[in-house]
Amino acid sequence: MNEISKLSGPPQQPKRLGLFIDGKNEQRDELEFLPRSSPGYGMEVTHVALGTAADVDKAVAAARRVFDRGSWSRMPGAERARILVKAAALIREHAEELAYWETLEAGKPISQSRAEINDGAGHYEYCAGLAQTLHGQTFNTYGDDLFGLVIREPMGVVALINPWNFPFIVLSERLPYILASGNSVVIKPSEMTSYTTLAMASILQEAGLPDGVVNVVTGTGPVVGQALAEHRDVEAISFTGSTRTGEAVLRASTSNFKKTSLELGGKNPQIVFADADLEDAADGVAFGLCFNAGQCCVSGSRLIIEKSAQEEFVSLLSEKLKRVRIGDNFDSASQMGAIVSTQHRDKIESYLTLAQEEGGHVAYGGERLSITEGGRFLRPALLAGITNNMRVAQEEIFGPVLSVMTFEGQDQAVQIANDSPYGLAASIWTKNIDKALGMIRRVRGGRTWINTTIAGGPGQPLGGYRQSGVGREGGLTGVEEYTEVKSIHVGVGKRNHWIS
Ligand code: TXE
Repeated sequence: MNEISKLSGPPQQPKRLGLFIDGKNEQRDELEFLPRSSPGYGMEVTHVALGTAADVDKAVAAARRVFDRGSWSRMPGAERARILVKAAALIREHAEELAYWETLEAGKPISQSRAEINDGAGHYEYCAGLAQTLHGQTFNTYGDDLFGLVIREPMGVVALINPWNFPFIVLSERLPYILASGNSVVIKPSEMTSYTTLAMASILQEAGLPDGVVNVVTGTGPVVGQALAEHRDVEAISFTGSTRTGEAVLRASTSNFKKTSLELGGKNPQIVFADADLEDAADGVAFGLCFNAGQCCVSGSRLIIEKSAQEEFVSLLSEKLKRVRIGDNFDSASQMGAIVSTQHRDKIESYLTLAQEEGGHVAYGGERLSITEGGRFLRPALLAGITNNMRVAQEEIFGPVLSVMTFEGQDQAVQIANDSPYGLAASIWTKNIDKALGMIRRVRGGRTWINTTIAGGPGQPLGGYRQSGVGREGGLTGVEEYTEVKSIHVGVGKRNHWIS
């Protein structure tokens, strides 16, 4: 973490990234490397080491050793907190460098990367508090001769498998929570976006985290991810990614009945009533669609608009979309960046064709934009003539594509919103508080908003209903998720003998 060059454009040479195991950066000769080309510029920016199942074994063994030694797992919470606070300060100190590489590998506009790095630091500060306040229960209600305590303990070795869409913030919404109670971790970032995870491991080491507590094994899902999910010496696993891969991880994790936390896909409704502030709602819906170029698990990808306001709202929304600044990722005025890979862009475009085959049409946008040489940019798209039974309304597209549908009455809005295999997020727009609260109670989603979208802080848990996942990350729940609960029963005084 000592190199900050001219952080204004892509690097001259791709950077070679090794594994991080037991506090050491491994660059051994026989490692193979996978090139990563930048979504915003097309050129290779990093070469990522392809870890093996043997590397996973080595990392898990290191994590286990330090856990058993107790240098982190039994460290007083206040000392753990100091290290987490120091890590947050170092994140802020290296923010520009982290944001630079996040933008290069993930294709985000630099302003968004900066905000994510800053928010990431906030999670470490928040978890420093939780490391000191995590507590249990006592039972003083059993009479004079029995007393009860419930304590929380770290679980042991946790595996963390992360996606490419928010490499640093998804890491920050999990890693400090896993660390706060004293666990050790082996992380597998997405093979497309490994830089900031490796940088974070170095930052934590510099902050004073004992070697072996955080290990990073980069590489592919079927090799490294699968080995972690199957590993019999890993107690818990956190996976964020597609529902299909989540299912594979869940199956593999039964090797030793790991505790699993899965954050998976979404097809999230934006329900807009005619009595909303329609200008605010149009801005919010545009933001929810275009943020991270729609490659966001909580992206608002289904607009469910009250019929009487449809015409006015779609016109307001189209006007907003025309003004979204899609641009060079290193232009600090850019609001929307590039699509993560050519393969993913093809997948998004295939849904535009599918919408037409299903009887809908593209009412706005969807075309490729030539912004930088080699960059993969798409204009956000509105799909009209859509009904909720179509595949474009049911499947996660994971791009800036909005399926527009109408409703009449609250019951129909709820029915359409909940008619989905997913249940990750939902937003309601109305100025009527009874309607807002009534609706939010009825929609099935783990992360919901009233008159805003994709906003929040570290205190509130994240996760989904149905096929959107299992368990919750973040907040106090996010720390508790990675603890074992132990009941302790204490006999007080002379025992009343069973055999006299
Ligand atoms: O995800 P994968 P992909 C959705 C989105 C996107 C689709 C595919 O719809 O279009 O998933 O993206 C690792 N065992 N989301 O293919 O495969 C993989 O290396 C263990 C939603 O990139 O789920 C990466 O580190 N791990 C989402 C991670 O899993 C395996 C975020 C996620 O990759 C593995 C990203 C295996 N067998 C995509 N195979 C969200 N919820 O935010 C792969 N991996």
